[in-house]
Amino acid sequence: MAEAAVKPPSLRGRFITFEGGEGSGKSTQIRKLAERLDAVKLRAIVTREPGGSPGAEIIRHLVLSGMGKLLGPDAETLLFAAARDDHVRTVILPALNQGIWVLCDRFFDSTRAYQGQLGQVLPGLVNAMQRVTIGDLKPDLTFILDVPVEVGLQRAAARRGNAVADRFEAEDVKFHQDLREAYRQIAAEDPQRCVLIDATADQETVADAIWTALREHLRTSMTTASPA
Ligand code: T5A
Repeated sequence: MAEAAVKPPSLRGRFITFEGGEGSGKSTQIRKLAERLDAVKLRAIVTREPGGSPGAEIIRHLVLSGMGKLLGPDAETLLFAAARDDHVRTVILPALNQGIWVLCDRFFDSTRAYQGQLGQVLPGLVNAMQRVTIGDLKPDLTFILDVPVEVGLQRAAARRGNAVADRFEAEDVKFHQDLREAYRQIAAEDPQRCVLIDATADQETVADAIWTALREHLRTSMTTASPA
């Protein structure tokens, strides 16, 4: 459980997550956003899930190797949750509470999409794991990178080269189509937090769209924030 209290958003760094299907460009865009924040002198760390802390990286190795799949969907969900718990407690919360921005490559929407919608893990378990691992901590803003399935899989395959596809990249095309729909649904259900980004364009165009959306989010959140 995330023991450290979460400071109110006005007193902590911003928490921004990147979500989307395989090869949608999350890692590329998170690096670009970190560079832009650095250029305007905002301190930010880049991290990822599963992983991001020494304990969680061990679990990452386990789940991406396919070992978690052998245990069944519920147990695999518990592995992602255990990794998230460690990551939130040891990396994300301490940074946010020091006023540092956290840019995270995947977070709980990945569990909702991959394990909840596609793995058919019951909402009760997904919700309970969310409560236990992140408590009141929600991303301030989530970019959901949207690309046609074939584009994402081609990009992932080109980057992978001769290496073997990991646990989820190896799923069939129908899985990835359903995944794209699951993410679009998440974006539609939480429009205050989620921004769906068309990530088919070139990298700089996508980075500009993300930067514009971030500035708009900051402008809106400042005008709607209640006085302390
Ligand atoms: N998972 C994770 C769960 O099931 N439940 C959970 O709770 C969590 C947290 C993690 C896996 O774990 C699952 C989901 C995932 O399957 P991972 O290795 O971290 O796996 O991989 P992914 O998060 O899927 O990320 P990828 O590395 O596959 O893709 P990215 O980060 O979206 O894409 P990126 O930036 O590496 O780009 C891929 C290639 O495309 C190029 C890049 O240069 C790169 O070569 N590219 C572009 N090319 C053309 N135009 C653009 N706009 C481009 N943007 C990037």
